[in-house]
Amino acid sequence: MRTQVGILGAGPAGLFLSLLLARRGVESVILEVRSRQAIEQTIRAGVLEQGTADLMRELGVHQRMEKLGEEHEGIEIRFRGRGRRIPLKELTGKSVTLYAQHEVIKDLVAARLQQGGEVIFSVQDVSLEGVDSDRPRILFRREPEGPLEVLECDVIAGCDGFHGPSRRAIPESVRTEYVKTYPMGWLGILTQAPPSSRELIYCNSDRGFALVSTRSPEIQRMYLQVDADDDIRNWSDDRIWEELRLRLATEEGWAPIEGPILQKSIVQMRSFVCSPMQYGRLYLAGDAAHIVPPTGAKGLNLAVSDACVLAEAIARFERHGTDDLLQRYSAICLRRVWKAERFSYFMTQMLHCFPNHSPFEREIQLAELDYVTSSVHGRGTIAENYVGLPIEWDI
Ligand code: RFL
Ligand code: PHB
Repeated sequence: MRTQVGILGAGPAGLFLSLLLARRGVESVILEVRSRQAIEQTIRAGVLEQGTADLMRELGVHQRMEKLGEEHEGIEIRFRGRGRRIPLKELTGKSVTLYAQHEVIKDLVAARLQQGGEVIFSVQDVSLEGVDSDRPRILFRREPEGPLEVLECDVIAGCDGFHGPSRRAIPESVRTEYVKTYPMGWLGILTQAPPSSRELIYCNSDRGFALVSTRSPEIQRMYLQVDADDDIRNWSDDRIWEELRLRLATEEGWAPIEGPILQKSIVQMRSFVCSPMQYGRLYLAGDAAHIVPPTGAKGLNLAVSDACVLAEAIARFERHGTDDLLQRYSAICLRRVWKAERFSYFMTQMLHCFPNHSPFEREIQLAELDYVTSSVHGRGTIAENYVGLPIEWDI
């Protein structure tokens, strides 16, 4: 088998990349280890930056997003029992769209298959070969006992998430990995209830962080800071609601609207960057190259901006034989990645309770919250990062 671009992973990075390449007349094949049903059902992110929502429209995959998604023009930051609004639209002219990642995945898979694009699900024994040559190859099986097949390509896009094999195909001597782990996790729930709030609430309290988000008029998403090694079995539904009520309480007696909990799980908090994001003819995109804690809502959006840069660079290479943009791929992406890492780190530090914080550090945190939510410049810096920074192509 031969194609121009072999893409590992049908997450947001891989799927957006294949659609962007197709629009530029470049062919690709996606290999995915999980089934179509599994990738279309995994609950993950929910906030699309303005640029991500605009890209859905440009690619013509926006119909369900316009119907089921919801535009948000502001967010609330709550601390000391009081809410302060960050008016995103007023400050930046841009907004965000609340639309679940697995719905984005459904839209992208359907569009790619409808174009006649090849997406091979449930592959096994995936490995990369010759990434430092001009004939890179991906080896895989379609079935457990099936024959080992070879996909030859000009370029391999490693869009296989944090645990995929692509990153490890870059020799250790070439890559630097930057890691930061946080002493906490997020317990996320889906509940069947009407929205508790018109806008997202990011809440700092003495009992830990809480977040009120939404999925639809009937289904809500909420999160609670928990210990890094906490077990979901320690969290009965009653305990979750009790904790959400206590953390989110305001002077006016605000409380979340409760309903049956449909799903609950704990997510790790980590920052990670692999530099460079490329080696030979292998280019990493999305979580394969970088992870952010979810506090800034940047993970999915970073995967999308990597895909935009990579699609343009590969198209130039395939059409004109010039690899100048491909050579600068990692540098262009990392410029934006590090800014998103900074913002996610800043939001995480500002909003969570840290076990090692002294009373002094707790007061500094509250002063920072007071400052950034009351100064027009503070609100502006949160708003412009939250709605998404532009890609800067000049390096
Ligand atoms: P993905 O979405 O992980 O997709 C990678 C795909 O690659 C497949 N794969 C392979 N395919 C072929 N061969 C192999 N050997 C392979 N190994 C793996 C995987 O099955 C998968 O389908 O990466 P991508 O495209 O880079 O997209 C990144 C985003 O998905 C990610 O940044 C966000 O979802 C992060 N994230 C969240 N971000 C937020 O902004 N808000 C959230 O609330 C939020 N919640 C989450 C999250 C990530 C999570 N996990 C498990 C990583 C919750 C979870 C649980
Ligand atoms: C979500 O709705 O899942 C969500 C929203 C905002 C975040 C993270 C996750 O910062």
